Amino acid sequence: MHPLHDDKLKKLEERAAVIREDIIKMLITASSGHSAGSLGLTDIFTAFYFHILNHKPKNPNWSGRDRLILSNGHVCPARYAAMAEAGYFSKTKLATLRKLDSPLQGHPEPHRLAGLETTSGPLGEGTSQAAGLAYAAKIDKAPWRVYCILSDGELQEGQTWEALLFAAKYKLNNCTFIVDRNNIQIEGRTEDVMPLEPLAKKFRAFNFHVEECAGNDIRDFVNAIERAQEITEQPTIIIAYTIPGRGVDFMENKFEWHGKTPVGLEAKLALNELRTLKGKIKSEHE
Ligand SMILES: Cc1ncc(C[n+]2csc(CCOP(=O)(O)OP(=O)(O)O)c2C)c(N)n1
Ligand SMILES: [Mg+2]
Repeated sequence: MHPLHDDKLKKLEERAAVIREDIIKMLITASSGHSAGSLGLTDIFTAFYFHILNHKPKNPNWSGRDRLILSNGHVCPARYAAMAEAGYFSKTKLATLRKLDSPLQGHPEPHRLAGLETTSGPLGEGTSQAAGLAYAAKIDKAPWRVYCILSDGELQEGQTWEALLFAAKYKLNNCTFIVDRNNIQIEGRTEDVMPLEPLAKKFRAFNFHVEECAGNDIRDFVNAIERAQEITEQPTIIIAYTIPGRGVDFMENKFEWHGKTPVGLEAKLALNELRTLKGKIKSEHE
């Protein structure tokens, strides 16, 4: 990975603002989907598609690509919007989100869209898939890396912890796990539904190297990824503290926005706010 210079960082922040607007436009058009998690993960997807991943958008099945596994598949609008911005497919397709026969299903389906690695939606499976892939890559001495985004809600699935045991046993240093620590899930705050803290200690007890970062700060996230790549004796898990609904004031930190989209006045307000944010970021950079 190249160093992240200030000029590049500014470009990434501008892209993230464009992607946020695209996400909300898609969700409004589809009139269903997951707003909070998608907006919360926008900066991380931007960092992946425009700085971290070794990939070829015009040749999505290139065998040397890094594999980005998205376990919490319901936030795929953020991934789709970032992929379109990166040139995987035309932006006009974004308007087909969740439509019958669209490549952009409500949960990712790789046989419909090249560039996705796995089908996801049933929570808890992606961590196992990523660990298996990384184990196979190690046996093959493959040069590419595996990255796995999972959610804090998925830490209530036993399967996630089984996969972490496996990853630690085989010292999968070619795999970096990223937890979207946004403190919300479908029906409330994680700490009310099923407390997860002290999370870093739990991961350390599972023989993981743990990094923590602000998941809506691209520089902080990229730095955490860089540190993770220097760890050779253990797999790394990054706890990325994100703000669900980031960018739309009335959505931020509200679990009620887990799985709904804005309609009517709310839709107008959300779009206005994201457009203003986009303009502000651009003018600050000039
Ligand atoms: C195995 C499984 N159980 C339940 C669901 C329904 N479900 C979808 S998202 C979700 C909440 C998960 O929490 P999190 O991913 O942290 O949500 P977010 O932060 O995006 O609001 C639930 C229970 C599912 N998709 N899969
Ligand atoms: Mg969550």
